[in-house]
Amino acid sequence: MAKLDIINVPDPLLKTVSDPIGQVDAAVRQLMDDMLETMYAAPGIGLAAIQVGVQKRVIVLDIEGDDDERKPLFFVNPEVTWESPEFNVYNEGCLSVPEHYAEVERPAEVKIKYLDYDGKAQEQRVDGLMATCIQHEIDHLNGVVFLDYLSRLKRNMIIKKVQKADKETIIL
Ligand code: GNR
Ligand code: NI
Repeated sequence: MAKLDIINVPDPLLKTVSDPIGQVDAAVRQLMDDMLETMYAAPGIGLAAIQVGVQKRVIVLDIEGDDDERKPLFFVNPEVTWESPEFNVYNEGCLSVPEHYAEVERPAEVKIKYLDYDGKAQEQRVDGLMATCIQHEIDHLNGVVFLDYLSRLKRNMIIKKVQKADKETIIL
């Protein structure tokens, strides 16, 4: 396993649409293992491949956030097939937007279709934090970050702050 580097806004890669996986082979599983290690180290509860610079439709998730009881979840080519008419507001963060949070409204429940770690097709209905997180991650695969739901003023302010903080840490 290897820990990978996470890219931050305004890296143009974060605005690109990721490519579907043809088949879940050893290389894809290696990527998922490395992404999981990177996510746990950050620490975060989800990670999309594009956040480590890989333009592929792969997501890892562990919303339990418990160090001794890990429940990793893997999603390849995930698609939302149904959204509930009810919405939820969650104070979201993103590993590519370190130390900034904002309330985002999303469907409270979704049905998702995806391939699992073994390449097996799965369909699942999720709610709560899991629904918020999986939608946040699928957004990444489509070049969208949670800042895109905010006003242009707020978004630009946060991007400038992240950029400034990153410039300062390169010197240290
Ligand atoms: O670690 C993360 N926490 C989080 C909190 C609320 C809503 C979404 C998330 S996902 C984020 C990790 C990340 O940036 N995934 O893309
Ligand atoms: Ni994110």
